[in-house]
Amino acid sequence: TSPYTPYPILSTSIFTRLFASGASGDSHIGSFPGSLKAFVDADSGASITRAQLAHLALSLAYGLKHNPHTSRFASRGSTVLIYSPNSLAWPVVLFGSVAAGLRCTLANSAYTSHELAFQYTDSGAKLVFTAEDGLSVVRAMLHESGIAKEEAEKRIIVLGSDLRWAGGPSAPRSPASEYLLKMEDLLDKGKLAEEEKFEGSNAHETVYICYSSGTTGKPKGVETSHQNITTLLDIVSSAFPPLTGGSIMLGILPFYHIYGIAKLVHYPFTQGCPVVIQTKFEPVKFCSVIQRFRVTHSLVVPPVLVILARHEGPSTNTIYRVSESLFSGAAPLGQTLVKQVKDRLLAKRGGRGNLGITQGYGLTETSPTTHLLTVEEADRKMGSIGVLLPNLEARLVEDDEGKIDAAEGQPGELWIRGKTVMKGYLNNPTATKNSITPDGWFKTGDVAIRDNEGYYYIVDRRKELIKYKGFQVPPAELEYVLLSHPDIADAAVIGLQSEKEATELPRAYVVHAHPDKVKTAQAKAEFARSVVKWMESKVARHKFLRGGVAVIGIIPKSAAGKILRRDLRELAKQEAAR
Ligand code: 4UU
Repeated sequence: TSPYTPYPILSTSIFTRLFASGASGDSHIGSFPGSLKAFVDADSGASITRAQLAHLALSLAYGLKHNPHTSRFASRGSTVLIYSPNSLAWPVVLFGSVAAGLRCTLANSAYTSHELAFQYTDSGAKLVFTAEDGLSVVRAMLHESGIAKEEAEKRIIVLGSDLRWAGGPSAPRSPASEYLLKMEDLLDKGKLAEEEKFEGSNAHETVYICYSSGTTGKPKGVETSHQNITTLLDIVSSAFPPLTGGSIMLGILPFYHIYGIAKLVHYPFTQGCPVVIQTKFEPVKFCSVIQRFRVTHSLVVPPVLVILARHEGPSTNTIYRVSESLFSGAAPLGQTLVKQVKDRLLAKRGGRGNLGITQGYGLTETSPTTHLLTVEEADRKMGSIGVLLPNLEARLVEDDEGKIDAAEGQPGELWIRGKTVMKGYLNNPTATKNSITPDGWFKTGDVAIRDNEGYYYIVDRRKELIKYKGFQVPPAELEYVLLSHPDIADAAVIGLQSEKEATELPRAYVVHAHPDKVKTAQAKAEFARSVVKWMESKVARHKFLRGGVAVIGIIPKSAAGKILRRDLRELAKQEAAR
């Protein structure tokens, strides 16, 4: 059990939890003044306050429910898809949909039309919110999903670059279409009637559907409930520094990933902390945004820390003055890297002050954070993910069935139980049954140890999942794509660890359909290169085969036909040693 005092579990909706005016009066949204900034766009400087966000969300909810094109798909429990990089419109769209009682499925903004089509169909989404830049992909996706052109246009709502609705700069209208709606077209049309308001009388309703492959197979929809999130917001505050009194958070991690949704779109809002939105990571810009907006807390992934440790950009020393703490997550964080970043950043500050570099651990399926290392303990427990957050239980299990607990200090698979564990995988009772035991334990697929003070360390990953810079790369998905290549008879994908980039790189082993065509080393290398290139036309950037492709005679498999990934990892080691 967790050493922290548990919180009472709420039965309110996310909308009520975030936007209900607090005891302090009508001018408050939650416990903070409505005039306080909620989100700021780093590029344009445009911003929205807490009160504006509340108003915009309710206004959008009304628009969704009353516009003749959208109202068909805006009854309670319908699903909308959001396909956009971080932007000021993003939280408006999310909370507007939530206020309307809709479920939101959140897609990676780098997805190809094919990847998007899978999520659209699988989640049962009908309406699509897309950034202007994603419009052609969305149109292609709806076409691939078998939706006629005229109907498709009625399902798209564009988040334009015109930010006048947020007091920002105007921009020319996107490519005209007879039917195409913009988000602004749905705003300021009226007020929701009492019976249309979604108060979340059932906190167990699904609200977000992110995709995760879990321990095995292709991506699956993770059903996250209102209560999963409201619980998370409380328990995280036990180990996160208070964000009051002028704290500013940098919103660089993608909002569509559970890490971003929880820790950037929801959590800072509950603390009255503005989030500065930056869409794309560029080292110099990252530092200058931190400087310009006086950012105090930044959430990152390990590869960002690598850049901070090594990048020689002209303004890199600006960060050292203002960011008090850096929080890493979504992938293993090495102690050496933490030391390098600290030494460098503190040296630039002339050794003054302190810089906390710490990390959290979690999964899409646990909404997400289960462990968080406090800034106070960051140095003493470097490398640890911290202690278990309140209201949660954890086990370290030795066998697959969970009959044997690992001995004190010994590694075991981490199992988690508590109110932040997802409802299950959408329309997939088998996968749900395989990942959550009848008594509620969720199997993470990660191997951890726990020291005698209750601090956990992730030491291995037992599941097949690969992570590229914090993004999930499910091997099964890439294998499926590879098998559609006319010259590939069989394929398997594993992750190679790159210390230099602090990430894994997906590497494929393929069997040529006509082995006589790849007899020489040169022919093999040429074919391998062509496969790397071919994949780049098929999948989003984070799934590119950056670890390369090797042509082999046969994919090692168990008697049951399961790919023996351990053998391939061994093979990769031998290749590297050669
Ligand atoms: C070693 O990546 C996430 C969630 C990340 C997150 C959430 C809350 C980080 C900090 C935080 O406070 O979710 P998924 O579903 O994309 O990937 C989950 C997997 C885990 O099973 C584990 O293998 O990502 C890996 N992982 C980590 N591994 C996540 N965090 C860590 C970590 N160390 N700190």
